Amino acid sequence: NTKSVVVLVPGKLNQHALERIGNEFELVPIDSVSASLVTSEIAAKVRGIASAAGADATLIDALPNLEIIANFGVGYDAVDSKHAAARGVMVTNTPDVLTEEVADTAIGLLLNTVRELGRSENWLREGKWVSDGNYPLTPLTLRGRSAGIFGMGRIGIAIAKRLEAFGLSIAYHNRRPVEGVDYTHHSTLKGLAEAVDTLISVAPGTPETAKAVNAEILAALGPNGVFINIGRGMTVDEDALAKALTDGIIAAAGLDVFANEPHVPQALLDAPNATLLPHVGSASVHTRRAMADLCVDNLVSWFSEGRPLTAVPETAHIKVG
Ligand code: 8YV
Repeated sequence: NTKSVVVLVPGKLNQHALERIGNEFELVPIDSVSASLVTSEIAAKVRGIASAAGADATLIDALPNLEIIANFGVGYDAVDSKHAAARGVMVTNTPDVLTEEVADTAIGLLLNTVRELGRSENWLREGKWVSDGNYPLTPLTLRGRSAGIFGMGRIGIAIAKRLEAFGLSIAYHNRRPVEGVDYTHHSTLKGLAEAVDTLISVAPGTPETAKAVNAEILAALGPNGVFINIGRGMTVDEDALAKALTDGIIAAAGLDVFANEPHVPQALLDAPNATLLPHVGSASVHTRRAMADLCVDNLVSWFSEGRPLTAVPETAHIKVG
């Protein structure tokens, strides 16, 4: 029986996840990821965290009996997993269940970026089809493009499969070639950017990937270049990207993620060749429900079976107790 286990939920969380946590455990919500919101009475009781907003070292240290942090999302950059590992705290994420949805969104974002679907719909809605005639032909197309994937993991592979069906050639950059992946591997991001005209970042947010897509990479992508980001905003130097869009260093960008969400730099909002989405990669009722279930199932499995379902690599070795 897990009913007496206290699970802390800092910040907003998917409704289905909240309902299930409320049914399976004792749910303690706090407004945000802030150790200052944790009273000493709560601090002593908490054994689990479920969070879509992360968990920093201060919060982890405020909870002496914490055993597990169940991250809502596959990307867990907002959880201090190194600190959790050092404290013997398990961290789980929600891989696989969102892979196809995020890949679908990436394709939609790419198509929208090159074929200006949102802008052409505005043209119709504003009555310009009647007053001005046909929407101008788009200077960009997907035809003849060669795609480069930065971060060939589960989602990268699902995007590559779709792009193959669209007739594009595929290459990728990871630190090391991925076993079982036959696409051309480039050992540097610059080498990949030089070889392709369409760069799609699916890279996780880590110290190694921080601002990896910088002025040099965008220059290598070139004037016909399209940059798509469905991974994490922190992997991009947003100032350099805005400049590259404005100066014609690259042709266009489609972004679902930003360095300081929900704030989007004015220079990107001002760039007419940027297609901007409010981090909706996995955001369907269907997929968010599956993520909620996996997030909560990790807690249930930990507290009833003594093992998680989807531990992150940094904490995969940690045992219960
Ligand atoms: C979520 C995501 O929006 O899974 C991820 O890594 O970026 C998204 O699916 C987010 O993590 C939930 O807050």
